[in-house]
Amino acid sequence: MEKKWWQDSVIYQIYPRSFQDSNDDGIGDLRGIIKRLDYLEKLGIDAIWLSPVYQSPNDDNGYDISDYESILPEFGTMEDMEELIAEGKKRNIKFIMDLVVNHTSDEHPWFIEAKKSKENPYRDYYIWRDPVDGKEPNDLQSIFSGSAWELDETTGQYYLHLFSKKQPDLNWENPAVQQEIWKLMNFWLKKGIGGFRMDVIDLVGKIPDQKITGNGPRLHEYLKKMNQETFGKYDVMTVGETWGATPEIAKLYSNPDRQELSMVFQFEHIGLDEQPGKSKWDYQPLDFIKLKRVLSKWQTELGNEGWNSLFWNNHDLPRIISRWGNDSPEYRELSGKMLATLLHLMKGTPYIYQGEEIGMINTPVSSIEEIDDIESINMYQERIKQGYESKDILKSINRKGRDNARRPMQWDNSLNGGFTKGKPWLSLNESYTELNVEKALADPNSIFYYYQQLITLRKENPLVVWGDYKELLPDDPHLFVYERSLANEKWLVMANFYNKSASYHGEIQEIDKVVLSNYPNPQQNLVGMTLKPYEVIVFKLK
Ligand code: TEU
Ligand code: CA
Repeated sequence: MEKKWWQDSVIYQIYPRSFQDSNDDGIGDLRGIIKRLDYLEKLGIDAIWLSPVYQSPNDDNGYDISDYESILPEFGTMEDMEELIAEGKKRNIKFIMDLVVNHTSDEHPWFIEAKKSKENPYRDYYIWRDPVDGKEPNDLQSIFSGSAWELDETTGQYYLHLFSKKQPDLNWENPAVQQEIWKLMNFWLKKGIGGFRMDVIDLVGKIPDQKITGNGPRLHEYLKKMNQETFGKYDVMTVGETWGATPEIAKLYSNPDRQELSMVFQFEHIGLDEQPGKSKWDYQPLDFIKLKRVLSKWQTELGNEGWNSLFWNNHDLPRIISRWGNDSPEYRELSGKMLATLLHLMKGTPYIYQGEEIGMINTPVSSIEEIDDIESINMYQERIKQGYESKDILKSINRKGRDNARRPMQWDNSLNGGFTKGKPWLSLNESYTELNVEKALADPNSIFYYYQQLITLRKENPLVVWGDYKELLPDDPHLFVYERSLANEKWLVMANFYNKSASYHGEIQEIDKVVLSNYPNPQQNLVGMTLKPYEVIVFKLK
């Protein structure tokens, strides 16, 4: 396999609305990002995945695009975007643009035309069906609650929206739609971007009449075509968001021989604290043994026929320290470092979501009025109708709601954490006086410098990028233990996932040295080894 730049890279995700406001209107913006590039350079990342910054009515915070070739004025101008790319280049930081082409906004000119009449030339850009028995064509559900079909009064037909009704699905079977998409992708590629993150790309081959949404029959045909018509000619990376991917499916996307994508985000570990067959809102405690099994399976099954992306967080997920670590002041940093180590020493391309590198945590609310996210609000309304108690729904939202990740970045302990001097579009987590970038940068033991070390380890040790992975003690209920090896070198990663000491009962191997640890002076002999709460140690073995 020919080596690519993105294989030893670390990517940082920015949710621009919440990163840094530069003009005090309460909304993060492109000039705010430019100001913070030195900070990201210091962290050591190679590329930024930028959540959508395009023209949008913001029904789903930019994931509903009304013009792919212009910038939302709240975020800045195209000149600002070009300057951002150029400033990134000076620091060897590339930009991965979010490509949201499963759907557009209902305010996109294509949709405005399409709904004018059945004969409109843009009609077939979207998915229209006649009513059946005066009702929806079938019972397909929107991921944001309710029917996936919305009646258009003017023409008497329904259109498909797998997300909100302001996000009509594009009809990929129409070659004209494909041409439009290749065109907008080439527009961005010409600006010198580093690649694309492809929003819900596994849905674009849908056959709604058969209720097939993910992994439709023509999906890979479309992606091959896209590769040929657009990014295939550039040295860029592409990552597909694929909720339903198994390792076999991931190889279809990311096997270099097939010339589709660089890698995909797989979400198999993300559902392990949900009741089976239910939704993300229906909680059950994490099955730790399964978590180890799933992550280890992904480490070993792709082989040379695909590439992994590694992530705990993104803008849709709760903060990992609150979720699977411990967000008490005592254990916040220790558990954050433990989780970071497990992920960053695996094989694949790691992603850091803004604020993860300083250990940001969830923000519980006590009323639905405090919530901005459309997914949470729609679910709340649906469950109220179904008879759920408000306090129980809020419990689910506090655990899994997307606003947890979307609270503004905590830069310092000044008003609004240095994010804005105006009124922030979404209020901050009150921890910002204690938990912030300024404080992290002043403390050599902070989680920030720990992430910096993890990135450096990847840069300096081919074993981290290319080494084989082997899980040890798969049935241990507290410890996550694995080995990485390359040529004659072998590393052992040992982590205690819980808040009680746990002893090691595995094979005794000889230790050469400690590569990294989250407590000072870790034990250096596997005989009688006991790991403290959330302790993680990386050993180089003899
Ligand atoms: O997410 C896809 C998606 O399915 C999520 O909405 C998911 O169901 C849920 O939020 C998991 O917590 C992508 C984007 O990442 C998300 O922000 C968008 O809302 C969505 O697509 C529609 O574009
Ligand atoms: Ca602003």
